[in-house]
Amino acid sequence: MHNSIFHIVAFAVLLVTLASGATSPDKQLMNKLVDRYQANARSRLPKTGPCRADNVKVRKEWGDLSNKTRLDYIRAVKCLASLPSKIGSYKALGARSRYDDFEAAHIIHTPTIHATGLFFAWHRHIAYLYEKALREECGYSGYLPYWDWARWADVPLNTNPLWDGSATSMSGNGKYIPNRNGTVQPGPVSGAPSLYTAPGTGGGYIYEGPFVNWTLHLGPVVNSVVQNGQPVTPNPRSDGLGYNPRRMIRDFNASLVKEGATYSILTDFLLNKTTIQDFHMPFFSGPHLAGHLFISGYDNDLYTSPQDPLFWFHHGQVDRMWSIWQGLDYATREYALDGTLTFGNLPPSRNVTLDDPMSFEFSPDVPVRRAMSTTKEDYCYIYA
Ligand SMILES: *[C@@H]1O[C@H](CO)[C@@H](O)[C@H](O)[C@H]1NC(C)=O
Ligand SMILES: *[C@@H]1O[C@H](CO)[C@@H](O)[C@H](O)[C@H]1NC(C)=O
Ligand SMILES: *[C@@H]1O[C@H](CO)[C@@H](O)[C@H](O)[C@H]1NC(C)=O
Ligand SMILES: *[C@@H]1O[C@H](CO)[C@@H](O)[C@H](O)[C@H]1NC(C)=O
Ligand SMILES: *[C@@H]1O[C@H](CO)[C@@H](O)[C@H](O)[C@H]1NC(C)=O
Ligand SMILES: *[C@@H]1O[C@H](CO)[C@@H](O)[C@H](O)[C@H]1NC(C)=O
Ligand SMILES: [Cu+2]
Repeated sequence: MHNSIFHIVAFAVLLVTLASGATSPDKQLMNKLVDRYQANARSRLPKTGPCRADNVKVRKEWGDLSNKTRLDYIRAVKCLASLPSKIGSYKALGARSRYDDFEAAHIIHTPTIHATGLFFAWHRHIAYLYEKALREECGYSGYLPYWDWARWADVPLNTNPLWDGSATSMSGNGKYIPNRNGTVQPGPVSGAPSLYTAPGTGGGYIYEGPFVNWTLHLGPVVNSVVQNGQPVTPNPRSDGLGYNPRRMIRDFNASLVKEGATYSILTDFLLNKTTIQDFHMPFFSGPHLAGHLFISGYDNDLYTSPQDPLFWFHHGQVDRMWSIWQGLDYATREYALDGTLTFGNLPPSRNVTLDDPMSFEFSPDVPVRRAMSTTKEDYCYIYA
């Protein structure tokens, strides 16, 4: 009797603890690392100059933004999609909007900015340009929000306010289409492995929330045919830069993040991968790839992934993980580079250097060095 009451009480305590989101040891460790990174980042900011401790911008998780900021962000993304393209039709014939410019630059440079020494730096700079465009061209008053993969890995999909389908979300999953097969993306260069993605829990067009009428213009580049799936019209050009208006498909698959981007995996990257050679490629093909394929393996390829506004949340988190990793030991990690000029070093090429230029097509080239620190030169931000 005594014993069983004790068990019932213990069980109830356990349930309450779980329900209140008690912090797991892995999450506690992550919180500690984030605190250490922030302290390191702030303590070295100068007292004078353009970027100081009293004006450094803080990029936050979507779940920690107010509804007011979320609505302002959603409005600004739609605004970017309503402004005319600047990239020039000789570079991207199918680009119609300022939003398309970012995707076009990504499509054009895909083989040289993935699995190369430019990966982290190029994506940091284009995310900065995107944040700047939202603020300066569309009046957004906040900063780039990110998606903390692990924070939402173990809760039901529809509890993440980023894609719960409500008016304050980035719209939800695609409509579920059963009995499809998966997709196979050939590698972007000869000799690179192809990538299989199993069908997820959507597969059709998104159908709720503010982006239901979001129109894609470019791509696909990789044209997967999916048995019984939503047909996707091929792009009129083989480079995917022709005009191909269509609606947006999502195919969420929570297992990918649950298996590939948990706090346990991420803290291991931050603490145990102490050189950029240990960190870069496993991170690229691990947590980074998992987040992309979570969104969709279908009509969302290596080239065209920025067409879905969720891309910027995912790459915000990629940049955040790199920033935290750098911030845990600036002396050895801040300017560390790994990788050559060619995808997976195919064909073999030389190592990328800090002086190599990166191209953005609609915005001036910048050297890699320029994108290594988030608080120097034009940048002035840290991550919450
Ligand atoms: C934010 O908006 C969502 C619907 O989009 C609503 O469910 C939620 O209650 C709102 N939160 C606050 C704090 O008002
Ligand atoms: C999700 O991804 C996993 C791992 O690739 C795969 O086994 C599974 O079939 C996919 N789909 C669903 C609905 O879980
Ligand atoms: C999407 O477009 C349809 C048809 O024009 C319209 O009725 C609907 O209100 C639009 N939805 C949103 C969220 O803009
Ligand atoms: C999926 O379906 C397409 C079209 O029928 C086919 O070409 C492809 O081989 C199938 N893939 C798998 C893995 O079954
Ligand atoms: C680091 O690696 C060691 C040895 O493999 C492992 O025991 C430890 O859990 C790892 N640390 C983290 C934070 O994952
Ligand atoms: C290129 O970088 C790799 C590690 O990232 C290093 O092992 C190699 O020595 C470098 N090659 C040259 C020529 O510097
Ligand atoms: Cu990319």
